[in-house]
Parts: sequence; C-alpha cells; structure tokens
Amino acid sequence: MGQPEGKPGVLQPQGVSEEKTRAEERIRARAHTPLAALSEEERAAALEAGRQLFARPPRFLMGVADMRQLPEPFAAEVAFAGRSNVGKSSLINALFNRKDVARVSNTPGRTRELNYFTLADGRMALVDMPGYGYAKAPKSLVKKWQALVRDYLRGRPALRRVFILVDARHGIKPQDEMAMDLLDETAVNYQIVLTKADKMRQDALARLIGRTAAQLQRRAAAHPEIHVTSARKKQGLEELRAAIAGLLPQEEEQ
Ligand SMILES: Nc1nc2c(ncn2[C@@H]2O[C@H](COP(=O)(O)OP(=O)(O)O)[C@@H](O)[C@H]2O)c(=O)[nH]1
Ligand SMILES: [Mg+2]
Repeated sequence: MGQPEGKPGVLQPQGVSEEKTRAEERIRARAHTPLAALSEEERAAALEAGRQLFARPPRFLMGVADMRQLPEPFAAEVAFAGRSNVGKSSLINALFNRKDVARVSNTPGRTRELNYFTLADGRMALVDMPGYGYAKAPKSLVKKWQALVRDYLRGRPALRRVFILVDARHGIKPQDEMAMDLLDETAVNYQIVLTKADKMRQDALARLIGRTAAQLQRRAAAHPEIHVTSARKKQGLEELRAAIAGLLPQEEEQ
C-alpha cells in the first residue's frame, strides 16, 4: 500500500530521487502481494527466498541506545516491535529455528536498546525493538520509549517495515495503538503479526482477525495483510520469512 498523497498529518519522505522512488515502488508492490495471490511458481520462489534468508543464524551487530550510534544504512531494514511478553524473542528464535538468537536482547542493559542483527551477508538488518508497555510502566519510561522510537523511525529511510507483534489472545491494545500512531505519523509501513495462535480456538481466532483488519482500515501506513503465527507450533513462520525476504531489494535493483 503506497502512502496516500498529501494526507494531512502524514509525513511524506523528503529528498528521495525519482529513480529511487520508482525502485521502491516496485519493491513495495512485490512485497505487498500476499502469498495467496501469487501463482504457484511465484509462491514457491517467495517461500524459498524466505527459507534461504533465515537458514543461517543472524549476527548480533550492536545495541543502540542513542541515535548517534546508529549503524550505516543497509539495503533493507525491518524491525520487530510489541508489548513486553508478546512472544517477540520466541518468534525471532523460531524464524531462525534456533533457541538463543534473541537472548542477547534480554540481557540486562539491552532491554531498552534497539538490538541490531544482520542477515543476508550484512545486506539486511533485523532490529529487535525494546518492548513497550507493561501496563504499569512509569510515564517517564513510556516517554523515553517514544522519543527513542520516534527518532529511530525518522532517521531510517531504508526501514522497509515494522512488524508489530500482537498476542492473539488479547488483540490490539492501547499501547499498540500508540505505536501505530507513531508509525502513521512518521509514514513507516507496518504490519500486524499475531503471536501465540496455538492458544486460540479457530473460531475465536477468525473473529480476532476480522476485528484486527477492521482496526487497520483507516490507518495510513498499515499493511492490511495479517500474519498469524505460533512460535510453539511453528505456525505461519514460512509465510513471515517470505514476507521479510520480499522486502530485500534484488541485487540488480540496488
Ligand atoms: N503458547 C505459546 N506461548 C508462547 C509462544 N511464544 C512465546 N510464548 C510464551 O510467552 C512468554 C513470553 O515470550 P517471550 O518470547 O520471552 O516474549 P518477549 O518478551 O516478547 O520477548 C514466554 O512464557 C513464552 O514461552 C507461542 O507461540 N505459544
Ligand atoms: Mg524478549
């Protein structure tokens, strides 16, 4: 979904060359094609690209607590965000089919940082964002999270998408809405990933998906497709890997 032009309150990217914009449009168009809409051959290729991207463990590059420490831009960057305990570490580990990838993000001192992992021979960054919103988090902490994230979102033109993880048992919570407001405001594309789907019955899950889709409809920067995952049952992982791989520009497009 492209950003609606001139929409009030939505920042348009600035200083982007026309050529780069066209390349980005092509990338977006491809990345935004849901797997179900692809031909069988294209679907197989997308899944294989996803499999390859996650076949090797990522490298932990650095934790960033201060915007002056941000690494040089990557060909593509994606970020994972969500409320504390949503299952972010479990999902990142499951995507790589390892047990300890995301452990570093939970070590004392790193829980409030943007933790950078690199994949695809360093061409892509996966950023594990600090968890937000324990319900009783002090206001000052929430403010700090917002400031770090706002600066981050504004300062990373190669940030292709933020995956907002939402617990399938709870659906979108006020803290998630705050995060989505921030993403709409900074015109950064985002997509909902439901976690812990194994905890839900099919009918309840279907209702939640419908409700969640409706909540996204009027949001400027939201990608409408919703991923349904379970780290425990390894559900929805192939599709999510494929979606992430689709955000990496092909070599010839760089
Ligand atoms: N049933 C179920 N529980 C999960 C799943 N993923 C994570 N959890 C549990 O949810 C809790 C928080 O998970 P964690 O990955 O540490 O969340 P984080 O704080 O967002 O990194 C842990 O007790 C996990 O075992 C899942 O797919 N299914
Ligand atoms: Mg974690």
